Amino acid sequence: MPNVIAMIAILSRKPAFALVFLFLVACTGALRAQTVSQLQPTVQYAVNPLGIDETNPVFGWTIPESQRSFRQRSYQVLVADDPALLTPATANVWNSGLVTGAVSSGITYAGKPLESRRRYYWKVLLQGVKSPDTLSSDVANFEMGLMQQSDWRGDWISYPFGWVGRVLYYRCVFPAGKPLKRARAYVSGIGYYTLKLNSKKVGNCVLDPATSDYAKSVYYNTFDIAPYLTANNVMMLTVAPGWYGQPKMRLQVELEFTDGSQQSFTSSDMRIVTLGPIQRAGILDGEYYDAREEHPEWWLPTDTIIHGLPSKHWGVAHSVEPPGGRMRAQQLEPIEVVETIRPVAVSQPKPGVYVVDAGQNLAGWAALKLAGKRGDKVELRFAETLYPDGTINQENLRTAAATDTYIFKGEGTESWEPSFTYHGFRYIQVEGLSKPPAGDELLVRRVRSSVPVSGTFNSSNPLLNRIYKMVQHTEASNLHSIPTDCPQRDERMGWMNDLTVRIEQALYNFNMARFYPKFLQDVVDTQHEDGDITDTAPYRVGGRPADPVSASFLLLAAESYRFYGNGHLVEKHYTALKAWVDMLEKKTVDGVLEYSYYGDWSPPAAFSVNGQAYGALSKNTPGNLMSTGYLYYSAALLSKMAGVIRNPSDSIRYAQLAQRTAAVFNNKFYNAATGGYGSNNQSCNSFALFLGIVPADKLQRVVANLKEDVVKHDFHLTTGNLCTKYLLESLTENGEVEAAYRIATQETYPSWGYMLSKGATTLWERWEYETGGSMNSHNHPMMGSVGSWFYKYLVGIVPEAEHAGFERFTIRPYLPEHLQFVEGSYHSVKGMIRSSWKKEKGKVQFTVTVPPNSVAKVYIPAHDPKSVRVNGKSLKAAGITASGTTAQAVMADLQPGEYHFSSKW
Ligand code: RAM
Repeated sequence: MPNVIAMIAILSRKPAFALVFLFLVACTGALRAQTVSQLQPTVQYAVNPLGIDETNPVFGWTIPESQRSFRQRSYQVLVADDPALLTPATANVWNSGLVTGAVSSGITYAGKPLESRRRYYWKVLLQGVKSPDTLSSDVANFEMGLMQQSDWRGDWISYPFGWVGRVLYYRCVFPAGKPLKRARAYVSGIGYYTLKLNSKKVGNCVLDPATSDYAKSVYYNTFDIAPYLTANNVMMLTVAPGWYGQPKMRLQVELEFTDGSQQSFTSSDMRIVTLGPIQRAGILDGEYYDAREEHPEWWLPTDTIIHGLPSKHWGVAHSVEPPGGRMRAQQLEPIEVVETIRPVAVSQPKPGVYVVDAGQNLAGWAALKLAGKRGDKVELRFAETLYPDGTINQENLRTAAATDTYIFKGEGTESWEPSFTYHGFRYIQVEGLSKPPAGDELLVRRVRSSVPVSGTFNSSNPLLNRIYKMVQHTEASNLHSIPTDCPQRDERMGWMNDLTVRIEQALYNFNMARFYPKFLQDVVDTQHEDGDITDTAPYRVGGRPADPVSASFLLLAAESYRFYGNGHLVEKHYTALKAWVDMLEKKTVDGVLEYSYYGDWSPPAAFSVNGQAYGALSKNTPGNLMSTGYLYYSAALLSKMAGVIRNPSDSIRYAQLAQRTAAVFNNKFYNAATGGYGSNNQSCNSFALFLGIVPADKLQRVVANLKEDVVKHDFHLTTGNLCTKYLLESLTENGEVEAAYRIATQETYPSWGYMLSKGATTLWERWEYETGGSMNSHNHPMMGSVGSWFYKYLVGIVPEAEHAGFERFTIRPYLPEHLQFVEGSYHSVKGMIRSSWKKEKGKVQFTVTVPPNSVAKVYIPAHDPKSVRVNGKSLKAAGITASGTTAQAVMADLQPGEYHFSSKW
C-alpha cells in the first residue's frame, strides 16, 4: 500500500468516483441506441433481483467483449414502474440524467422513494466516446421486498408447550382458484427453515435464512410462489434450531389475482403445527431422520387429516417474543448444493463398518438412495482424518457429533439427505448397511453460499496449481452466509482476524459483491456505542473489543469499493467504521496500541509461545507491534474511504492519525542496532514493509534483514496467519520475488507443499499436522493468502482503489526464474481480464485481455525494452506509447482488447 505521504497526495486529487458527479447534466433528450442484450444490467450486483430492501440500491452493467470498441462517455439510467415508460422523457421513478464518465458499477439510486412490493423496470443508455455511438440495455427489473417493519403483519410464532428445541412442521391449506397476477411468500424461520408447497420444495436454497445476530438483524427470503400453486394448496414450513435455541418463524403470503382481488395470510394464521421425520437437527451435531414419521397424507389439500386440536399429533403454536432484530431482505446468494460428487473409494476397516472417501475435504453432506427394512438404521459419521486402522477420527471436531442418522420406512428405494445441518469432512463412516454403498447409493453434496467463481490460475509448476486448488477449496468450504473459520468442529465462526488476510484471496477467487455487504452488516451489528466491535461476527465467541488486527472491518468496505466500485457501501457504514478507528485511537498510550489477543496468530510451533493450553501466540512478534501497525493501516484505509465519500476534513484527519502512528511505530519498534523492527523476525519486518512506513534510508537494510532471515530458515516461513501474507508480498515488491517463490513452493515443513505432502486437500489451521482434540482444523482459510499472491504477482492483475470498479487497473506479472508459464483470469465488473506469460527460447510471450470500457496499466515483461513486439509489430507501429520502463518491463496504458506481446527474456 502507498505510504501516508503518497496517500495524502492521492487524496488531494479528486477521486474518479466523485468526478462523474461533477459532470452530472440533466438530460431528457432521447439517445438513439443500439440495444445490446448482453449488456448484463445488475441491481445490488444481481440480475433482476426479487425482494430487495435497500433504499438506495446500486446499479451496474458490463459491456460485452463483442462491443470492445465502445468506450463509454456517459450513461443515463432510467427507472419506471411500467416498462413502457422507459424513455428519458417519461421515466417516472428515476432519470439519472446524462452522467459523464466510464463508471459502470456502484451507481447509487437517487430517484423517488422505492415502495414495498413494487416491481420497477429499468434500463441504461450509454453514449460512446466516438459520437454517435450509443448502446442500450434490455429492460431489466427489480422488485422490492417488505421495506418497512410495519409491512410485517404476522407475529413470530413458535412451539406449543413441551416441544422445546424440536423441529417443527407448520401446515396450512389455502385455495388460489383464480388466475394469478402475483404470488409472494416472505419467509423467515430461525435457525433454519424449508418451505414446501404441494410437496415441492420452494427454491434451490438450503440453510436459509442467512445467519446473523437475530437480536439485531433477521433475514427473510422472498419467493415467487406462483409456479407452485394450484386451486387448492398445502404449505408446509419446517423450522429447526440451527444456530438458535428455540425455532421461531414469521411468514407472510400475498396473492394478487388478475381480477384485482387479493388474498393473504401470515404466520399468525398458520398455527397448526406438528412433529415429523426430522426428529433432531443441530448444525454441529447432525440430523436424525425417521422416515417412518413421514405422512404423505399431509399433502392432501384438506384439514380433515387433523383430528382435533391440540391432539397427540397436532398442536397450536403460540405467538412468542420476537428475536428482536430488524427484518432485513436477504440479498446475498443463498446457500445451495453447488456440486454433487461420487466418492473415490469405500473401505471396510471393520466388519459392518464402511468408510467412504470423498477424495477431497469439503463442506456439505451425503445423499442416500438405498433400500432397507422398516426400522433399519443407517448412521453416517463425518470426519477429516482417519485413525491408522482406517476408521474415522473425529477428535478434532471437539464437541460436534457430526452424525446423521436415517431410519428406513421400508418402502423400496428411499432417497434422503439432511435439511438442517452441514459437515466439514473428507471421510464418512457408514454403519448399518450389509454391503458397501455403491453407484448412486451414497453421493456427496458440496454445499456453500452460491457465490460465482471469479478467478482461474494455472502454471508450469504443478505444486503451485495444487496449492491454488487447495486454497480455493478451503475458501469454498467456508462460505455459509458468513465467512467461517472452519466448517467442521464446534466453532464455524466469522473470525475477524483471519478475514483480514483472507479477504483479498476470496475476492479474486469468488464474486463477493453481495456476500461481503451482508457480512459487513453482521460486523456493524456487533458494534457497541463506544465504537468497539467483536472478534467474531455475528457475535458468538471471542473478545470485545476485537483484536486491533481486525482491519477486516474496514477492508470489507474498502475492498468492495476497490473491486466492485461499491461506494454506497462505504457511505452507508462510514460512521461505524470511523467509530471503530476512533475507539482504537482512544486506547493508545503515547500512540502505541497496547492491547492484543492474537497478533500474528498460529505461527510454526517453534515460534509460538510454549505451554499455552489453547492457542498459538507468536513468541517473537510483539502484540503491540501488530496492534499499532494495524492502527496505522486502519486509519490509512479510513482516510481513503473518507475521500471516496467526499469528506476531505476526515480524509486529512485520518491521514494525519496514520502519519502520527507511523512515526510512533518507527520510533518504538525500529531497532537501529539490528536494522529491523521488533525482534527483527520475518513477521515484524515484513509487516512494516507491507504497511509502507519504513523510512527510505532504512528500507534496504530492513529488506536485507528479511531476506537474511528467510535464508537462515532455508527459505521457510516463520510467520503466523497474518504476516504470511505480508512476507510474500513485501519480498516480491522489494526485489526478492525469487525468495518469495521459494517459500511458496517449499515442500518441507512448514509450508503449503508440506501440507499437500501429508495428504491435505484443504489448508490446515496450523503449520503442523495434528489430529487430536485441540486447535487443528484441516479446512481453515486463514493460512491461504498465498492464493492472492498468485493473482497479484504471478498473474499480476491488480485493481486500483483510486480507479475503483476496474475503471483502470494494473497488470504486472513477476516472472520467477523457475517458473516457465502462468495463465490466469479474473472476471471483473468490467468483464473478463486475462493475463498469461510463457518463457521460450530467450523470449517471453505475454498475452493480456483488457475488458471493455476499462484501461489497463500493463507492465510488459522485457529484459530489453527495444525488443518488445505486439502482434508482430513494434509498439510504435501498433500505436502503443510506452509510459516508462523498469529493469524488467516496459509500461504502457492499454485500451480494451487482446494483445500478444513478445520480448527478449
Ligand atoms: C481459533 C481459530 C480462528 C482464530 C482464532 C483466534 O479459534 O483458529 O480461526 O483466528 O482462534
